[in-house]
Amino acid sequence: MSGLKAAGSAPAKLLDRIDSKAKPQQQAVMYTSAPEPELNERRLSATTIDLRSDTVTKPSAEMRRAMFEAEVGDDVYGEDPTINRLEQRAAEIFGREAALFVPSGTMGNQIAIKLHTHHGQEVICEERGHVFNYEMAMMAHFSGVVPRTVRAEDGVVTWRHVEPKLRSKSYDAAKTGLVSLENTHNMAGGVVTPPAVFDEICDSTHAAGLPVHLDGARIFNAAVALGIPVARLTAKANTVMLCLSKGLGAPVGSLLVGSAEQLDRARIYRKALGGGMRQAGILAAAGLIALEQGPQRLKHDHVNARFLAEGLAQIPGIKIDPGKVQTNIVICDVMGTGMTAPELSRKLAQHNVLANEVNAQLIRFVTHLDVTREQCAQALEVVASICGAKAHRA
Ligand code: TLP
Repeated sequence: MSGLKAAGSAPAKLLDRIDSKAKPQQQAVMYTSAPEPELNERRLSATTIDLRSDTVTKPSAEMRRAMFEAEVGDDVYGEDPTINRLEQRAAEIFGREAALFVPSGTMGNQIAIKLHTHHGQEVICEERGHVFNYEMAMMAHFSGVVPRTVRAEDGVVTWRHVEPKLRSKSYDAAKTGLVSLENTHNMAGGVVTPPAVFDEICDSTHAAGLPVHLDGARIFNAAVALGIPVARLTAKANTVMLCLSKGLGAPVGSLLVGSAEQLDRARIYRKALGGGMRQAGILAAAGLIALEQGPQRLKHDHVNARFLAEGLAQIPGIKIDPGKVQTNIVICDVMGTGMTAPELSRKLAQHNVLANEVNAQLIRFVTHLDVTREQCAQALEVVASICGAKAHRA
């Protein structure tokens, strides 16, 4: 067992593309955060190559030292000097008035949705977006809103996708409250939205009297790929959520940035969600290092992801266009191997290579600071040998 569990249905169009042989396996699958014991043991092995996510990165020795020495106070009173410094630096880097440290990207996104919407409204987002698919239906639960999805095949949402979905006041349809975008787009394969496309959506959405929230869990990956500062890339969004705990390497934490008024209200919602973490300066200390130093090394993850994609493209039965891999996420179609993605994922785990399926057809590999080029090469050998053995038997 690989610790994988069924998690509801996959987006309809994704399922449509799965061939009929795979139909009995069609349930969308997503990993649990608590792998089963066998996998836990495997994870302890020094030889495991963990490509499940950049969330698995471990804090560096420098981060651990900073955590040990961090000056702390009660953050619910606003008295944790390390958190205050982290929030101030994030606000500066993003060119905003204020920032708020939150335990997770999920909480940051959900606070933003709550800030911008009223119960009974719709949130426009991409069909595979994190806010819709992987945040436990919290937009409905906490904010009382429903998603109105658009499908951007290549993961780049444009104003052409958004405009027809906007709904203004009417007596039979819910009104749009927010446009929520994701850059990079995780489940589209770490795809970067070009700044001009993003700016146009923001300008046009604002002209329609609506706000834009950006799920920038991997916004530094996008900025590095484009070679422009995050402040420029995100300037037109009303709020931005960014994660410290993914490719930037912090053990825990995300930030929400925006105006002073928004972030003042956000503190209330963070507390309501149980995110008032008191002396969490020990986490912010690692977060500061992630924020200042993390972005510089993301380019290595991008080069490794392209290397992985090029290798995967050579393996019979695997479909991927390496030219489309722009950042640290590689999603490929494995149906041609004669295995479903969960089957391949399980076989890989038996050989100490961890990668999660997105659904029956697609598997995701994510590069990060704890995987080297050599490990990517080894992972490719394992994939090739499993697929080769399967092809040989067929
Ligand atoms: N993404 C995780 C899983 O939840 C899918 C991953 O392994 O990629 N926005 C985006 C775009 C994300 O990819 C994630 C995490 C989040 C938000 C949520 O961040 P956390 O895990 O800190 O709540």
